[in-house]
Amino acid sequence: MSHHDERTFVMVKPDGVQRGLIGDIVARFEDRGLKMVGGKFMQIDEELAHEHYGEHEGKPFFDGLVDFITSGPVFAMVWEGADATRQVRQMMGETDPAESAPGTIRGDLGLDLGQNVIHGSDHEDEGANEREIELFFDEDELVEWDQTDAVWVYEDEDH
Ligand code: DAT
Ligand code: MG
Repeated sequence: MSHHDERTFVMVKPDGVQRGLIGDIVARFEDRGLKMVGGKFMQIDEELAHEHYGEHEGKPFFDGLVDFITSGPVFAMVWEGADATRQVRQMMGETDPAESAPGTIRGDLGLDLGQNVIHGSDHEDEGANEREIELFFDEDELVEWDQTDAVWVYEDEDH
């Protein structure tokens, strides 16, 4: 099972929550065959926002980004599957929804760079997925479970 167990951090941002898009976004990952192993509806405080977006501190959009991400509840998730981090990023589209292909989450659901509906760990930033999972979830909030239809997702799973 080892190559199917990559975990990645994903979050529906406050705009996505307000617009009622949690279900749509969760359904896309379920349909793809990924497995949810953690989910938390929560409010991000200033401190967590600074930690989460630490790499952007000092950039001109940083204060607006912190204001936005703390402006209402988010739905934080951990999804597991083969190549999960990169696959989720592909499903998200580009950072700017206006540059994102139709069929992607941002390309289908957003128009504005500052309110781009979803966060996913950067697959080009080694270890970002594990760091972000740890930042948002305690170990006992992640659930190990058998996804019975995984045998129909992965060819090398035993039927
Ligand atoms: P991503 O969310 O695709 O990983 P990122 O990590 O570069 O993108 O930036 C984090 C968020 O900051 C992004 O989702 C939206 C916002 N952002 C990035 N670049 C921006 C810019 N030039 N102007 C305004 N907001 C920006
Ligand atoms: Mg990023």
